[in-house]
Amino acid sequence: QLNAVIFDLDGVITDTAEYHFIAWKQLAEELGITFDRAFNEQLKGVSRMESLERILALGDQADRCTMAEKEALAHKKNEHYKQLIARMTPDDLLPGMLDLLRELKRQNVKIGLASASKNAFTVIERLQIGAYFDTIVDAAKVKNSKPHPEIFLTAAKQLRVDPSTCIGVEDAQAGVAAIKAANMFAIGVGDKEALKEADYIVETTADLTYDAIVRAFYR
Ligand code: B16
Ligand code: MG
Repeated sequence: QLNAVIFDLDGVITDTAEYHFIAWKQLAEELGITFDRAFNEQLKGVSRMESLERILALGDQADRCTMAEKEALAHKKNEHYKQLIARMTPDDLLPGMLDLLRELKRQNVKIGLASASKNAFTVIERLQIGAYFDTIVDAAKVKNSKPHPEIFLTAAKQLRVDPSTCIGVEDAQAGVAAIKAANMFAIGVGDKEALKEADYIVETTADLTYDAIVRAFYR
């Protein structure tokens, strides 16, 4: 029985990856590190600090900074990112997502959010979809990052549903791994090869209809 669908935020509900890219790129340039879109792909679903570590490593500057300096750099990136997401509107929802949220509500399926972003609440508010969510678990509430299942398990617990009755939706490989480790049905959005661990894969969110995911779950 399907009791809940738990969504990742960036790459599933909206494309905040572009704003993360702009904010990281500016910071990287200030540090003299060349940073492109291809590298940004590797940061999807990765926490803020871990992303910074990877960018510093890219520029061979991993050992140059003290912990306090790293905190300051991460803070600076986040201030820029916050300015960018302040301009988001409901138009930034990915194709099909509003219809899916509506239909899940109509069918009494619970809805959760499991995002590695500490800005998840703000983004949900800007998209004006807060009312659809029965629970929101963000990075501030969990100790372990994806692929650890903690964030998805916490969402299921707060929804009072058994993980085996949940669908998790993710665009990142580490996210799909987290869903599987939580013993949930995993839906991947994006590349078939990268997300091959998922139980069901769609190319884009436009294919994420209520009928399609229910059919896949009960198959
Ligand atoms: P913040 P998700 C992730 O969101 C992003 O994909 C990743 O690029 C970002 O670094 C991470 O959140 C942390 O975000 O700096 O706002 O705390 O895909 O888990 O929804
Ligand atoms: Mg994501």
